[in-house]
Amino acid sequence: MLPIWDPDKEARMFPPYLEGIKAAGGSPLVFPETTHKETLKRYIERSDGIVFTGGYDISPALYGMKDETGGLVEPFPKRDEMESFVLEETLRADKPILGVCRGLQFINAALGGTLYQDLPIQHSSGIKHQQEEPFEEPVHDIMPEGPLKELAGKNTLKVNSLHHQAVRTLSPELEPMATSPDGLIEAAYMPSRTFVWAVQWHPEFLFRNSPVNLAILQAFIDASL
Ligand SMILES: [Mn+2]
Repeated sequence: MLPIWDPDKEARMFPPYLEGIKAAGGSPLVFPETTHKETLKRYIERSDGIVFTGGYDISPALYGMKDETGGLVEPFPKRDEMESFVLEETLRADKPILGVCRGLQFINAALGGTLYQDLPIQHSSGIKHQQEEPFEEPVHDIMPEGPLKELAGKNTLKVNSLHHQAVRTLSPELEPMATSPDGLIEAAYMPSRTFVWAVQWHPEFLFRNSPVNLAILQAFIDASL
């Protein structure tokens, strides 16, 4: 698992990620915060699959844009650099990937997509994408499609939502796997790889009460075994 790494803070991991991976049958290994390629390669080799966690904003430079929000974007290019290397190596090895929140945004931006930099400014709607606690409480619907719909066996799911950025244009290497009623892509996958799934919500807060969210974590672990 890639650590949650923000400027001026030690890298850390929120316990729900660890609990979710364990509940799905996995053994979490948290990477150190580093851009040192040999270190990252050793951790990738020892991991059966990689979780790209939530956290800080993606630098608009990663997808060839500037801040369009007058300073509401708070990037941390060092984390983008670390994750770019890990993504490239993991895709090369075709190891499974699960992206969560920032993880979806990052994978999309790194593979040629673009982002809404701040939803309230650039895509305002009546839907609450930045909820307050408790994060175990779903706040909006999504409509699953493709492999997520197969897994869920339902036309709508309720999810939590803790993001002010989102996919604007989807990478040509990804396919949408869920949309929200206001038209945002809330999940995507990479058809050319064994298992690359990314979701905009947080299954790690939902898996205890939501069989579908536990099944998403289990699908990632099963693909990693
Ligand atoms: Mn949302």
